[in-house]
Amino acid sequence: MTVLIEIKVPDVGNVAEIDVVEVLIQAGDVVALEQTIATLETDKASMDLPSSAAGTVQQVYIKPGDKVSEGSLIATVLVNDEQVSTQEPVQPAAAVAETPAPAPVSEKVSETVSIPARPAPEPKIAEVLQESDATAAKPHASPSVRLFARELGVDIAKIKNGSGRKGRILKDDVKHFVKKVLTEGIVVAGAGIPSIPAVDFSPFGETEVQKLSKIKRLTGQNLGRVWLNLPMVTYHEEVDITDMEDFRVALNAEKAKGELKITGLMFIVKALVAAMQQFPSFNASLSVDGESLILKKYFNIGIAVDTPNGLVVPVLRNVNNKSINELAAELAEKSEKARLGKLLPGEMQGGCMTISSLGGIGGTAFTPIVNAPEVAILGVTRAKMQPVWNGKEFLPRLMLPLDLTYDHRVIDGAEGARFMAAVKQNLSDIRRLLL
Ligand code: CAO
Repeated sequence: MTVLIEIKVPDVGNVAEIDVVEVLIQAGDVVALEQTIATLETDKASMDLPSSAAGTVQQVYIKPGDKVSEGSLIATVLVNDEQVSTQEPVQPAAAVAETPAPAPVSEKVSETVSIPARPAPEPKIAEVLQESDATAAKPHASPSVRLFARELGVDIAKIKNGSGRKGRILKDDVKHFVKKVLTEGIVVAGAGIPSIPAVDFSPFGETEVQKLSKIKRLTGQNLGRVWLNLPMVTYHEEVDITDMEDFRVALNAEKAKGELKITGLMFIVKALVAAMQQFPSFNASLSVDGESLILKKYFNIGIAVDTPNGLVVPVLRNVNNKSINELAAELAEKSEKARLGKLLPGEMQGGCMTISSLGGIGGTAFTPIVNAPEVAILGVTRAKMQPVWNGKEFLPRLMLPLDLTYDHRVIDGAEGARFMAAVKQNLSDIRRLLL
């Protein structure tokens, strides 16, 4: 014989309205005594409701978002007759007719008894009260979800934007976070690095949530990793490219209509590689243990390309063996492929140094982030005509701003300045590129 036991909301201390946050059982589930069956929340605390009966759930009467109060029916559980005596506190039977029609059951129900769900153990409630009162910025999650996170070694504070009501973190959010860490290797801020607290923007106006593209998310993770790992310095320089520009304009004028034009970037690529040949530590990577330098004997340059989906960096290979026309054609082809999202992974690998050129857009200076494991990156902004003093008079000269960011573990300040002096020399007198 079986007994139908009604599990009701226990006394939680004179609270008129209690929110149902999560329901963890459904009809047909077998529940154990003390197993959490739902999470409830008042304006002060969140609590897990342990089952006061062991048996098979016959029907569940609440769903997330409902409001309940002391005595509200949570679920009915079919319990073996002999077990009932061990499942206190048992209260007088409620009228079966008052309960909604139960789901069909195969076993014969001899009677229905009503039991308030056990209140969550005091320490758990106290713990949550403490958290909600003391630090409003702490993540919102029930004790069972916190326990689940702790068991998996997840710091719940790292989970942003829970999918529950009012951003509450649910068990699924913890699972999703673990999956993300395992599959994407996301950067979890290390010891001592506080995360940026979540802000509710709704009091300030309307907002819209837009998912980041995969490229943006991966770039962001990589940049975050570099920012945390590399001590970076950015050095700024200005180069007189008046003669180079005259030559470039003359070259382009010779080209037939529709023929690919040469931009200044190709000369910068060549000038950079010539300086890397002179300064091998710029064509290197630091070993993982940080104890040696891996010097490269090839000269591949990555070019940051702006695409509708985010930043990608195709690599121009063996730049030292290619002409400016060949490099221009290669970059045109690769940047077009990048914008169409058709670059193959291999076309973005093997770079020795990267150039990030914003010159077509504008700017006077910026601080690009090294594309590790490379040790330096060259930033380019817009060239402009400036009066330059030659000792006797001011002359109008086309000046190009360059920014070199380097990993200070590998490159000293003086070395960085000498390297830029070499790039400057190569660009202001491009005949040097023949040497
Ligand atoms: N000063 C003045 N004019 C410049 C210039 C500079 N430093 N650099 C380019 N220009 C001019 C070009 O000569 C060209 O002029 P015309 O239209 O008269 O021919 C125009 O600006 C557009 O050049 P471009 O950008 O198409 O070509 P590019 O070879 O200079 O650059 C590429 C190619 C792929 C680097 C560029 O298109 C691009 O995507 N840049 C953005 C890179 C980026 O987002 N970096 C940021 C990384 S950090 O977030």
